[in-house]
Amino acid sequence: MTDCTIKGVGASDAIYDGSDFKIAIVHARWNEQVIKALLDGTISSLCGFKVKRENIFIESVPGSYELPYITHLMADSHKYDAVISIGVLIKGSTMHFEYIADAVSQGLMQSQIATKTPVIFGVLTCLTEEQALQRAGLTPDGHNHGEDWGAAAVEMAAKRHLYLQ
Ligand code: RBF
Repeated sequence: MTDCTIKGVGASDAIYDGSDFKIAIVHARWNEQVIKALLDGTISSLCGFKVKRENIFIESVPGSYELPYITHLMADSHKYDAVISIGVLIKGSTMHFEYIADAVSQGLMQSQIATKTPVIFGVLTCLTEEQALQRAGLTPDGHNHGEDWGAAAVEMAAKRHLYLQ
């Protein structure tokens, strides 16, 4: 059974050119198989928008809870046109999932507002392992959300340049 077809990002308002952009990716290492697929999808999407491979800077952290700290340092360095933060949270039997998901989503939003560097929310918050595999394009009916994150990073980087004084 596929997800409802009305979901997902709509068509872009323009074709964005990432050939002058530097993009940072920070990824967690928990749920490694899914992370790897999302990372691959993100990188190939960035390259599809002409971001040069040498202008994609990748850092890893142990788990999603560590994402906001390194993301913030990278965003605050102003060396990058956007930072993509990737993690995979899968709900377990305790409250960890809720606390981490809440802290990370708030931390990443605060970081992009404070630094004026776009931060892309590449964090899956899945109720089951199956959902995580689907959202990384690892099932026959799946879709790799990394592709959307790469596109979002290039669009937001372009809009940052357009509006930032
Ligand atoms: N990190 C993730 O990125 N995804 C997870 O699904 C995840 N689940 C966790 C579940 C428990 C019970 C604990 C203790 C940690 C989990 N973490 C997970 C790691 C967390 O993000 C962080 O790396 C550690 O808590 C160290 O700060």
